[in-house]
Amino acid sequence: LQIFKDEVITKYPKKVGKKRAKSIILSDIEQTPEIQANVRTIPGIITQRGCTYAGCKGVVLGPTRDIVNITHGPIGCGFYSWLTRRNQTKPTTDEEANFIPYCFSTDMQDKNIVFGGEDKLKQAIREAYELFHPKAIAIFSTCPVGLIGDDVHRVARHMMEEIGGDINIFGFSCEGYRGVSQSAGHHIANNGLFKNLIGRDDEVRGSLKYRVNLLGEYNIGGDAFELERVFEKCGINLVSTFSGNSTIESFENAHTADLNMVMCHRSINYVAEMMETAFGIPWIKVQPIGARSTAKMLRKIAQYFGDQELIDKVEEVVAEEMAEVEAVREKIYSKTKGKLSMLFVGGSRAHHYQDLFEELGMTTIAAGYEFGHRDDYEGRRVIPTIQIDADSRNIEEITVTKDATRYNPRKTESELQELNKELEFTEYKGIMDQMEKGTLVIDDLSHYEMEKLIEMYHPDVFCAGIKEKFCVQKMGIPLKQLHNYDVGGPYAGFKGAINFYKDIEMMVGANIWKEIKAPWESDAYVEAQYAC
Ligand code: CFM
Ligand code: HCA
Repeated sequence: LQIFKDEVITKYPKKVGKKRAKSIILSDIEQTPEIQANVRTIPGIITQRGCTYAGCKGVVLGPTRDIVNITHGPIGCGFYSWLTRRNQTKPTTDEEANFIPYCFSTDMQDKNIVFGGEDKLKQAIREAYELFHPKAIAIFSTCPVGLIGDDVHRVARHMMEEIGGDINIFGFSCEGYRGVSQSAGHHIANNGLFKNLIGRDDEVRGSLKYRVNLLGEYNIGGDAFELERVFEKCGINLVSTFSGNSTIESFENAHTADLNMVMCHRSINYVAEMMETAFGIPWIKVQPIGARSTAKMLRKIAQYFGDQELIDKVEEVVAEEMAEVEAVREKIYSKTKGKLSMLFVGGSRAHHYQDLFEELGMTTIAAGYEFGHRDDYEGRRVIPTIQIDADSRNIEEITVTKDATRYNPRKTESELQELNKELEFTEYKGIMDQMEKGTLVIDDLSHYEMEKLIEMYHPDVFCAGIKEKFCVQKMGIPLKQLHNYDVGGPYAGFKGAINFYKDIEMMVGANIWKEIKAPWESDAYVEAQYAC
């Protein structure tokens, strides 16, 4: 795999090659090498990345069903983030609000760019309120909003006064260009959640026992539904999920839980940290992608609460669910064993899905994030050594202190210390901890590097997103979208693992890919006709 690195680097202009070399790393578990991450993409390179607005609106706030999320900007921004992520939701009654199927946008025109768009935004809020009477309205800034200086926060305050009553209106300065990727948008969204929603409702609903939050789960392809099923079966009380299948009430109530579980570290670690400081809720990293990892998560929860009743129930559920999973896995294993996978996705799935491939006996020979930070690669222990650059400084840091009335340590210091040996509070070891020595870890993979990887190593499956999908398939390699799961899912939890095994078996076992020849491979001239 070193040959890949050398070949790619020498092809680039010298300066570019030097910079890319710092983001293309050969894994070595024993002495985790440093990787360059969360820096600007080099202009001219085709990146997989998206923008800050996408991370804030599309990713973190988008899945909450009863907030009217208004995109202040040109229609394309709202349209692009309109359900393409396949984030699902299920209101508990027919009367409950559900705005997920709608796409709210101010549809900014040239006129608004020249003369300002605040009036149009106010009008959009009025209209949304009159039509839907939502409990909350959120405003998301796109690039032109920042460039012309519209103040979405002032508009939010103004409209709260105008409408009056209980309505909560808040804005996000998540202009697309504000950070180097979606990642800045996550941070901005987390700050907004904390300032505007978390901790506003002290009523303790449901059972007092085993109260947890799941952070960084977005119900893509129904993942949250499967996890909710598993928690319910175990008698674990899921107070809130950030933000798959979520509601405003669940966010406002989240501080009544006793444990935070972080699934996608990249997008939500800020909320976990802030809630620990303000309310005294400890957090652990969990990984419910993969059947064995799901069982591990459940056992961790049981150990945290330390109640024999829960410990026994979890063992019973794991035994029952794993029997079903293993029966399917055993049938499939001989067809997937020894196959090669490559994963280049977002900021956490390139890591999480390696567990599912391991369960299938497959090896991940190259993986990386679009926008992970060094801690997502090397582990959180490197956080103090990460240099803060101008792009990171551009994102608001909010100061959080102990909440005067709600701070309540869930465990004593010595209890935490004892549990820490197994549970590893506030810890994430990153993707490099899992990857075999000598495999490739690449940050912000370029299109050229992707083509080279395929040409040189012919993986049996390549995992990425829609921009890569058809290019890769034209090269004769099946591509699994690990963002929206194509049309599949859920893939989380036990039933999700079964779905994944079956989908991957189909993909790596299909001979069709070897038969595919692009038309230009046999004839360089391709005739085409316009159909009128
Ligand atoms: Fe977290 Fe996500 Fe991901 Fe992400 Fe995303 Fe996503 Fe993703 Mo697409 S929050 S980092 S910004 S797990 S939308 S649900 S699939 S890139 S790997
Ligand atoms: C986003 C959303 C995305 C895009 C996926 C893709 C998603 O980053 O704006 O490129 O296919 O999961 O839908 O990550």
